[in-house]
Amino acid sequence: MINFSLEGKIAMVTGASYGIGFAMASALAEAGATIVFNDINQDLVDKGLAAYKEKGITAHGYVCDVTNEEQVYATIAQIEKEVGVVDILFNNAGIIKRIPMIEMSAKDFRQVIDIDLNGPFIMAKAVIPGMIKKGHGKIINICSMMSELGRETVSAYAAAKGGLKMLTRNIASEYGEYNIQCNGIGPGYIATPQTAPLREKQADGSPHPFDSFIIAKTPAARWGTAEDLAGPAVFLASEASNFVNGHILYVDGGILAYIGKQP
Ligand code: NAP
Ligand code: GCO
Repeated sequence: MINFSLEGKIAMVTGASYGIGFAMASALAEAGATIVFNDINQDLVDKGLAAYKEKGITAHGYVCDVTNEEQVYATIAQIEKEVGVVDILFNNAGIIKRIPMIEMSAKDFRQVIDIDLNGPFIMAKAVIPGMIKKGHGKIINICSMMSELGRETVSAYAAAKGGLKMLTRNIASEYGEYNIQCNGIGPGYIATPQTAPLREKQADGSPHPFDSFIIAKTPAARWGTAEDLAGPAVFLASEASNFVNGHILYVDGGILAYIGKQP
């Protein structure tokens, strides 16, 4: 019998008070996992705990900035004491800054790289020793269309997400022998707070040009929803994917396969 169950597993999802992280964590809980999540302040953690409770999920929330190595190690130690050793890690926390590259400060560039690439490195480094001791582990990094494609104003984000694709492949290479699988999920354009500015209606009530652009570039002719990522998340977190390693699973409605609808 194919095992999609996550019963008895502890899944940590970073930045999961809302958005894609929250939807994936909810799906993992539905499959039986115990949910642990972090966010960068107590207000967000409390917001997340209330949202999980509303769905009947008893989650464990921690304030932790994924870029702060000391905070991450202390939080993982606290989780191991209070909940247990992490079996599944979703590196979901991330930001984007949309600024033309030559106008972007090095500080802004570094902040995106720090959260979107250094953060997943630090989180993975902190949980892998426990996974090795347990004899199994799953690490899923949330990549992007920008792991494969560029576009104007997202140079830092694309550099980070391209690097995250290769970090995924390297963790898969280095720790596969310990029965740890590291894969990525590459969402297409998903309707969350992060992409809200790209979907805002124009003053005259017409669609945002970028909204129309994405519809034309997506065979599914729609934006994705965070819930579209639920099934792929459970698959990559479960034993059903134990021989999938170093793979980026694009959940994009077909964007990467499509030249785009003729205007
Ligand atoms: P979102 O709505 O902006 O949520 C991101 C979450 O990460 C927020 O809770 C955020 O907290 C948290 N976070 C930010 N910096 C953090 C840090 N240093 N430490 C811990 N948590 C931190 O984004 P989303 O749309 O759900 O995206 C989630 C992931 O999917 C991101 O990695 C994003 O790059 C990726 N992605 C999104 C799309 C899309 O179309 N939406 C597509 C492909 C990939 P704050 O609210 O305080 O910032
Ligand atoms: C953008 C969007 C994208 C999405 C996502 C696509 O400004 O182009 O924010 O980057 O967030 O990463 O996969």
